[in-house]
Amino acid sequence: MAIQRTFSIIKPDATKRNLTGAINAKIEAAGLRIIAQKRIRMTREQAETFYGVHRERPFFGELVEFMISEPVVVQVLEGENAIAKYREVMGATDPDEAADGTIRKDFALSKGENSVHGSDAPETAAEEIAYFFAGLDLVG
Ligand code: RTP
Ligand code: MG
Repeated sequence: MAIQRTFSIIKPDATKRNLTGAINAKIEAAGLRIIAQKRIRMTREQAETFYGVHRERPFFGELVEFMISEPVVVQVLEGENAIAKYREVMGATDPDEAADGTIRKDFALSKGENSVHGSDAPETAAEEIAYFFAGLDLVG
């Protein structure tokens, strides 16, 4: 498996509780390198566009309000098999179903306020990275 890049968000429930460092420690312990990172306040438009695939879902409005409620930390992670590896480190969407030691098991509050986002495929990873970072921001 080649070196890949994936896009990560440390979500408002986690930034609010000052968990950025604790989450980054789990990311780095898994062998993923944080090659770009910034703390931003997402605009409503960015949140709606970012989660556009979920526009028709019943939780969409709540999800957008949540994502703009506090600052988030957006990141690009690089490493061997980074997309699947980060999904593993994150754990299942619902923390009650997440494996021991995962970010969501240890930190998530609920299925909605679940501390982190990670891309689900190479195409979405490339799109999501390009949406939040310029090429020159990525220092591999
Ligand atoms: P993400 O996209 O944030 O990495 O999470 P995921 O792939 O594990 O889950 P996905 O199905 O893509 O859902 C995106 C985000 O929407 C919120 N959600 N809330 N209340 C609910 O039933 C519900 N379901 C999903 C979560 O914040 C989830 O991460
Ligand atoms: Mg998803």
